[in-house]
Amino acid sequence: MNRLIIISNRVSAPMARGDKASQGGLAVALASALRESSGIWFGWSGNATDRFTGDISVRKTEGVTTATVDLEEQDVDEYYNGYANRTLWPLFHYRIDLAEFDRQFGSGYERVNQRFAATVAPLIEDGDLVWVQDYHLIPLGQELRRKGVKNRLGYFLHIPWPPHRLITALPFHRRLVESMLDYDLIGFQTHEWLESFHHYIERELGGSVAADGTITVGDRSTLTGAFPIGIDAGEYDTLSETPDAQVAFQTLRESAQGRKCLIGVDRLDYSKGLVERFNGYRRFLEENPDWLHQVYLLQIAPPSRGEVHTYANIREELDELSGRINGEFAHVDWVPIRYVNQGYPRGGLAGLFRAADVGLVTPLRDGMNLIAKEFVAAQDPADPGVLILSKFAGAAEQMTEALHVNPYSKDELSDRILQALKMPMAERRTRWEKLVDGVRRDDVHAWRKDFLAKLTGEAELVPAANTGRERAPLSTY
Ligand code: GDG
Repeated sequence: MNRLIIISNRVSAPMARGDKASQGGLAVALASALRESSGIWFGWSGNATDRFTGDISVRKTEGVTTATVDLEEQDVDEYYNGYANRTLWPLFHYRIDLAEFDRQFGSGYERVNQRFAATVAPLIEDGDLVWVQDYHLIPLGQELRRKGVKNRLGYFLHIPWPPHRLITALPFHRRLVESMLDYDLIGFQTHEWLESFHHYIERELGGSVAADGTITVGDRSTLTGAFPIGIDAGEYDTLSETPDAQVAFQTLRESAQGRKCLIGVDRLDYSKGLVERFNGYRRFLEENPDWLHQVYLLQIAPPSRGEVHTYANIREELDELSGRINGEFAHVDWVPIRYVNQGYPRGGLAGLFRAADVGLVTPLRDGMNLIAKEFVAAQDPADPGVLILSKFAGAAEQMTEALHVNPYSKDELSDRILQALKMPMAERRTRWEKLVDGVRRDDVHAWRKDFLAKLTGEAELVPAANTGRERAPLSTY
């Protein structure tokens, strides 16, 4: 087995056995691949220093070696808070209105990618497989080639790839995309993002796309494909048995006093559609007065990226909106929205998902969305809840039995909430059984194996139309 080198912005060191429940599925899956191959996970330590030294801190925890490097404060401002989170993140989530185009951000991004390459290159040995993760490190492959790295290089984008016209708004977009041609394999979450990438290659770079996903631009060829990420479904089953899960389940059921619970769990991020969700729920309350007192929305939204002003703005907007809706509808014995700005342990979340009747996963745009899959995995087979899923989440391409919704439409959100609350048990079970089969089959381990098999050339890439994966009809997008 080839040794695996994973490179991502942040590294998630494996936790001691007792703490496993607080670790995400992606970290667990990557850690197990690293353990099996005696690989290394390289990335930023999360610490900022005055001057970049390139000193690597190597640790071995639970059989996994992590190698981290500190970044300069200016790097963190320009590369991480700047280009990654104020330029690429909004633009790739179709929010050109929030994207900031600042020369300093662009040069900071290129500088950090060069620094990452220079620091990690000496750790890469002949035969190693290198797998680069996400939008922070798009040009890293090219920088590694410049350092003489000849290994197989794979890249996976966790967020959407925007339509051709949108990405051309990015200054130097050609430079960014051309840098990707140095990877041997480029993976996207869905066929939709893959198609957008192919359009760019054809229309902007005059390249061609073969049936197996190989793109050719001039004399350079790279394989591309859709690799929908999943959750660690097996681990999720055990999570539901933990004391954290059981306590959370009991607490929610007891405090509900027989009322139906709609649940949303999202990082506090404008792409997750929280303002639109609250407004859709308000429309539901206005249109269905007989449901007042019978239902409530539990929204868990741990703050993220607090250094970026658009995140502070969305937080303020939601504080105000939830207060207004509660002020308008609440009574002494009932509040329509329980809005919680803190994170919960993973087991606790699993218990809350199981106790809820409806999962509201309504991002305006999302690469995949793992909450949708976690909600399904956590349900009681005898009495499963209903998933309402944005048609703009990558997960909608696989999860065709969820109730799909346009998250921008208050009316549709209101209608879907009513439909979910009134759904007969037989329909709930039929939909859930199909959903959970997919979640279990296409889990995070299958995703990792599928990608690495293509990267090593052990598997043929099947033409997108013949993957056998169920796809929603194009008209729903
Ligand atoms: C990016 C893409 C893509 C959330 N709150 C708590 C908590 N979480 C965990 C969830 C889930 C994860 O965080 C969130 O994953 P998402 O997929 O919803 O979203 P992003 O963070 O935006 O991730 C996304 C993903 O990458 C993977 O490729 O699906 O589209 O944007 O696992 O459970 N975990 C804990 N407490 C919380 O309060 N412990």
